[in-house]
Amino acid sequence: MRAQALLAQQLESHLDQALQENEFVVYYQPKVSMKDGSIIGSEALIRWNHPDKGFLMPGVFIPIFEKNGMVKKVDLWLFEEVCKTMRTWSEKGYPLFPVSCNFSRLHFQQSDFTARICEIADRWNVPHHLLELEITESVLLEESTTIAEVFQILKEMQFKIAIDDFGSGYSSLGQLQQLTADVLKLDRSFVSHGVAGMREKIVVGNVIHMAGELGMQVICEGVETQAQSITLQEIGCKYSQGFYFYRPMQLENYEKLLVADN
Ligand code: G
Ligand code: MN
Repeated sequence: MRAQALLAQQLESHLDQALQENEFVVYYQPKVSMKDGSIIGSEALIRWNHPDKGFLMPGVFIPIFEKNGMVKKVDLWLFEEVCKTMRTWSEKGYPLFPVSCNFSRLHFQQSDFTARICEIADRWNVPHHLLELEITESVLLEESTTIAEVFQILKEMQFKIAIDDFGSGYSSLGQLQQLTADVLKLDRSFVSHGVAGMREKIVVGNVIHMAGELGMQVICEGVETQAQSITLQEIGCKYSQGFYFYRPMQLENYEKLLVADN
């Protein structure tokens, strides 16, 4: 516990400098249409090239920054990096596919959140419909009118909203009635267990179907094998994000794919 507290303190005190000196790196993991493997977009994922601690995965530092609210700075940094990058894609004439970014639920307590997102996107001249905000399913549990209002404002601004890690344990489809999202990302664990037996297939298949009826695009996360990909397609899922197709990759590699694929 002491080691964890020490790490937290070291990372926190170094964060501002790290942001200024661009120690963070954005990786892109393609999302694909399972039928032919073609790219439909990507998720931007953060990594930290820490001068003393090496290459850190978000699982190491995001939970620490969630505790003290600093995660909001990190999320906004990543969002702006993505906007800058999309600007260069449009200048270079690359095909423009949507990119999603993760946002902590803590942003929903900030009254200027939607205005800031809008300001950043507009500063880099990125069409809002190409930007997708991923928010974990646990927001569905909060009895908050604020979240519904923020979703509504984002929707009016034409941003896309994805419910991330759906099925990881907290919410049920019933809760989706209240919040309208554009995309439902089925959690990795749900995907791996869900294709095991007949009963699991019925449950996952119905979730996919219902989400579709509610007007959401369903993306299965964590597809790692061809067998999973085939089964998921059989039960009605069209899109996925997972190691079987692509791992998260550096920008230059994602750009090569964008150009090659089209
Ligand atoms: O919570 P969220 O869905 O945003 O997390 C995305 C994380 O999932 C990334 O860190 C990414 O590396 C990881 N990931 C993506 N695809 C797979 C996969 O097929 N298997 C596993 N185990 N992890 C994956
Ligand atoms: Mn995500």
